[in-house]
Amino acid sequence: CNVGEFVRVEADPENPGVAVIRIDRPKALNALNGQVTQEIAEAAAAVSADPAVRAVVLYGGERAFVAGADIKEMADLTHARMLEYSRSLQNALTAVARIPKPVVAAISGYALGGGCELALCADFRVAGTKAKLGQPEIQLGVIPGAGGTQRLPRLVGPAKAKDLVFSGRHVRSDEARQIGLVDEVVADEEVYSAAVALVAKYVDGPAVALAAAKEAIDRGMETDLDTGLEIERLHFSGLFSTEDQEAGMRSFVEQGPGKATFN
Ligand code: CO8
Repeated sequence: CNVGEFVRVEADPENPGVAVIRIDRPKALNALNGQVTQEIAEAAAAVSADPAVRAVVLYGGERAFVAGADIKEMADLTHARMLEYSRSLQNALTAVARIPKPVVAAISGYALGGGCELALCADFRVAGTKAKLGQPEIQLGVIPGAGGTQRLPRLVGPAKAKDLVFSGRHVRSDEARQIGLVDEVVADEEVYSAAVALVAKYVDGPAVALAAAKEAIDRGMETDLDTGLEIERLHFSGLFSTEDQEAGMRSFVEQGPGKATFN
């Protein structure tokens, strides 16, 4: 499935079930203009809806993951126009965060501003040794506007998020690993393959349970414990109407642990 000029959904040839959302606007280091944003939303909808896709990699190529929202496009927007513009970027990134399957960001090169915010919408982040992450918006006289003030502190805590957002500094991948902003650091040329390997292990898992686990964790992080436990209980009970639950528990009873296979 080919989404548009700057964003494609590709199958990974060696890993059936893994789809790649490939952002490809190299002349602007993959900066998110209106069209790229729209195409990311379409790509997120496509991989979400396709049952053959069991896990997703976000990848921008070797030089840059995404260098941010398109500053040249934004520079002259009015307040009224920005209200709409920022809504469409937030909506596109939320569509990525809600993909009901394991998603990893493969970060080679720059993941700045809206690029870092896009990476925050994945479940996991793998970065190359030379990758640079950060929220440099303060240096443009603004603040992160695509989730950075919300998703970043949820991941790394408020003090580290303020350090990054107040300073706008670029963070190297080893520091990003230390603060929990990335999960794995590998040689730059191995970023893509390491990211694929990280999610490929889930493609044979029970898809409905994986989606339920993701939603319960993500929604639960946004609410109080009681509500979160209720979200968990409803998802848990709901899984008792799935073939995977039946197959998983029958397999345990008949053959012991770890032998179940899922559709
Ligand atoms: N927007 C537009 N164009 C960009 C961007 C960007 N964010 N980043 C790079 N480019 C362009 C450059 O202008 C240049 O174009 P040209 O060749 O036509 O001059 C081309 O990409 C290559 O970039 P450089 O020559 O600058 O490459 P360097 O290797 O010298 O530097 C950097 C790479 C360090 C990444 C540098 O390009 C840079 O600092 N880029 C901007 C990073 C940044 O500030 N990002 C944050 C943007 S603001 C943001 O993301 C807000 C998000 C929330 C918005 C919510 C409402 C929409």
